[in-house]
Amino acid sequence: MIDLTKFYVTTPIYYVNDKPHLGHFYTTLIADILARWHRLKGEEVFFLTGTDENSQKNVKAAEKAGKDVKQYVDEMASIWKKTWEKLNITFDDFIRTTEERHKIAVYEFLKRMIEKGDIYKGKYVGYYCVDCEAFLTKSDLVDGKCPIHKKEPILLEEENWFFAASKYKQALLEYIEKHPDFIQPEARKNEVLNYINTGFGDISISRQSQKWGIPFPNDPSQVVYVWFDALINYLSGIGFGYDEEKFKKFWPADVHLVGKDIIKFHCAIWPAMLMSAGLPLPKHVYAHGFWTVKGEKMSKSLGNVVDPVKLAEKYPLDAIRYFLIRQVPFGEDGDFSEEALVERLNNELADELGNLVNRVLTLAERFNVEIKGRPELEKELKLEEIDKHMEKFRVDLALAEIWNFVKACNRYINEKEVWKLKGEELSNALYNLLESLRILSILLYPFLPETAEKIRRMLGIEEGQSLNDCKFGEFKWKPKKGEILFKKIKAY
Ligand code: ME8
Repeated sequence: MIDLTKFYVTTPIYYVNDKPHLGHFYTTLIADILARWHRLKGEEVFFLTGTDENSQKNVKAAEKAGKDVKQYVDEMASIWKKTWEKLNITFDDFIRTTEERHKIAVYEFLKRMIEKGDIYKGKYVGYYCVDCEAFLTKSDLVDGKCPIHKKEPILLEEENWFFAASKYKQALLEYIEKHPDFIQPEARKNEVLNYINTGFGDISISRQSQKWGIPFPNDPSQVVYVWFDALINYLSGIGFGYDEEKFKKFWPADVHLVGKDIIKFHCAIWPAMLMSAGLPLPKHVYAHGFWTVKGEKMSKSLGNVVDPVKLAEKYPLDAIRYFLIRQVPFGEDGDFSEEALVERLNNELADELGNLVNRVLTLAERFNVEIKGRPELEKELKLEEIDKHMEKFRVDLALAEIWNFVKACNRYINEKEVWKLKGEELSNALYNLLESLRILSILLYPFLPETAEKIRRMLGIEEGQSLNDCKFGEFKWKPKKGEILFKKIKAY
C-alpha cells in the first residue's frame, strides 16, 4: 500500500568513475516519472538521487585522470548532477557520500548496530571484484572471472569488522514471505530467496588496505566498506542523524528503484542492516532489467555505452523518454537501437499524438463555434487502471493505457468524420476532443513533460492542474495551434 500523503522514491547512487550512460538515465527517468505522477496526486514527494563516491573504482579513475581523488569526485559529481538537470530530471536532493551529512548518518547507523552487539572483528579471506565492489564466491566465477565484468577478481585477506548478518536470515525470509510485494517484479524474488538460503552469511564491512573512504568509528586504520556506506544514503539523504523531523516524515521509502545487478544488496543486505539498526524496511524494491546493445549489457566497463546527453542533442528528449518506457516491459531487458527509437518517434509520437493534437486544433480554429456537449469520449479513458499501474510502478503499462486513449481520440475523429459535421454535432465533437486533449496534457506530463506543456499552452489553459482535473467538465479553452509536436525523422 502506498501512503497517501507522502511518496519517497530513490535511485541507486551511481559511481563517478565515468559520466552517466543510458542505463543510469533509465532508472533515474523512472524515478522522475513516479515523482511527477505523485506530485500530480498532490502528495508530498521526495525524490533522491546522488553519487557513490567512496569506491576504489573512483580512486582508480582519478589516478588514471592524474587527479587528486577529492578533486576528481567533486568534478564528476557536478557532471552527474548537471546531466540530470539537463535531462529534465526533477530530483529533490542529490546526496554525495563524501558529504559530512552522510558521514553523520553512517556513524549513527553503526552506533546502533554496535549497541545491538552485531559488529565484531574477524578475518576475511576471499575473492573480490573491484568493478562490482563485491565479494564473489568460487561458484560465482565463470572461467575464473567475474561474470559481469569479465575480469579476474583479487584474492583478499584482511582483518576486518564484520556485521553479524546471518542473525537476521530467518527474519528476512519471514519478512519476504509476509510482504509479497516487497521485491518486484515477482520473478526476482526467487533469486533473492535463493541467495538468502544459500549464500547469506556475515559480512565484512570495513577495509584495512584502503585509505579512501569513511574512517571506521574508533578504528581509523580501516575505512567503511563502500556498499555498507552507500546503502545508508537512502537515510542520510532525508536527514537521518541530523534532521529527525524530515527523516520521520519520509522513511520508510516507498520504493527503491534499482537494476537487477544490485538486487542482493537491496533485498537482503540492506534489510538486514535496517533490522539490526532497528529501523523499518523500505516498502518496495523494484529491480528492472538491463539495456543491452547488440545483446551485450550496456556498461562502463564493457565500453559500449550510449550517452544520453548526445542522444538528446539528436532527438527530442521526450521521444527518448517515450521510447525507453514503451520499448520494454518494466523489469525485463531491452536492446537499444536508434532505429527502434526513430520508428516509435515517427509512428507513435508524430503520427498518433502529434497528428491528434494538430487535427483537433486545426478543426477548433477552422470552426469557431461554441464548444459544449456530452462527454462521449470519457468512457475510453481508463483513469483508474492507469493509476493502478502507477501504484504498482508499471510505468510501461500506464503509458500504454494512456496511449489507448490517444488512439481512441483519433478513431473518434475518423469515425465521426468531424470535419464534415455542423451545428450541435460539431460543437459536441470539438468539446469531446478538446477536453480529451486537456486531460492528456495532465496525464502525459510525468512521461513527456515538454510535450504536455506544449499541449497545455496550445489549449490556452492554466498551469497547475492535478490528477483530480482528469474528468470531463466545463472548460474555458482558448485553443491556438502551435508548432508541430514531433517532426518525423527520415534518416538516423
Ligand atoms: O551499482 N541497463 O552503481 P553503478 C539498465 N554505486 N540500467 C543500468 C545499466 C544498464 N545497462 N547499467 C547501469 C552501483 N544501470 C552502486 C549503487 S546504491 C546504494 C549503490 C543502472 O554506477 C541500474 O540502476 O554501477 C544499476 O543498478 C545501476 O545503474 C548501477 O550503477
